[in-house]
Amino acid sequence: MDIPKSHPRYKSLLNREKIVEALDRGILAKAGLIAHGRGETFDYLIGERTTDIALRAIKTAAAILVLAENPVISVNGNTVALAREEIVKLAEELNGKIEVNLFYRSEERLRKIKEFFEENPVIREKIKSGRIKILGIEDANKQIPNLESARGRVSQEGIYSADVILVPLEDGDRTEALVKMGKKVISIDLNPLSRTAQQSTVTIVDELTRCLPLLRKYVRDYKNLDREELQRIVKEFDNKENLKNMLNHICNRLKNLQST
Ligand code: PTJ
Repeated sequence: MDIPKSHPRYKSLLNREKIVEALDRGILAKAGLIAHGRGETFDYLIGERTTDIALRAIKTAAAILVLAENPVISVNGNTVALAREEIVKLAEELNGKIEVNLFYRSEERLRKIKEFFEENPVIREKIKSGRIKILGIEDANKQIPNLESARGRVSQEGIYSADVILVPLEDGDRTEALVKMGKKVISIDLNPLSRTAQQSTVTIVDELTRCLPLLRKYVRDYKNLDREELQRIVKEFDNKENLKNMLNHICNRLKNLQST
């Protein structure tokens, strides 16, 4: 579909197109359509912008990622559909590790997601040169303890040995299991009430494609800060407070809209 750039909902329509295309190509789980719609609803309530509250979470996440010894970016069908290039750029600022981890896991979807990364010539070159690693496809031979879903199958080099995991939009049970393993989990989820949001070390309540460039910018900037300064940023952040602030933001926004 040819969406005119002048359309007031251009970005949102473009993302919808990407999601639908990914479904047609067998990259997206059918339930990924529902997940996307739920995300859009929360984004309406939030005001379709990165709030100052989310920005603080983004900065904290960036500090944690720079301090990490072995960070991994976990991706599912929706994330790849919406943000393939941006995920690769962020991984390059870190140690290059991306792991495909699916709830609706099938060999066919894994293969199609791998092909989707590789069909971009720039990304293919980065994979070939070893600057980017796409894990979790042939090497998912470890099991996250106490997690029965297909998400429990992970790579030793990736999620299993990682100290910090970035999980853009997912369903809740894995986050809890990863935190129990002593890992730090940074999630990106427009729903501040979701189990993932509630269980994470840091929850960025913002739209994925809007916040990833910001996260990358702060990762780059924070590489110039010393460890004490980064640790201070992390220490001053409280995720419970963060989520409470987001709910207050939504309540106040609705009250203001209702009274105008
Ligand atoms: O690809 P798979 O097989 O791993 O399956 C992936 C989905 C997304 C289908 C699966 O993890 C799932 O069912 O997730 P949920 O429980 O629907 O949770 C997805 C969360 O992401 C919801 O809380 C949405 O509000 C949120 N969300 C959706 N789109 C975005 C988003 N958050 C940020 N940015 C978005 N674009």
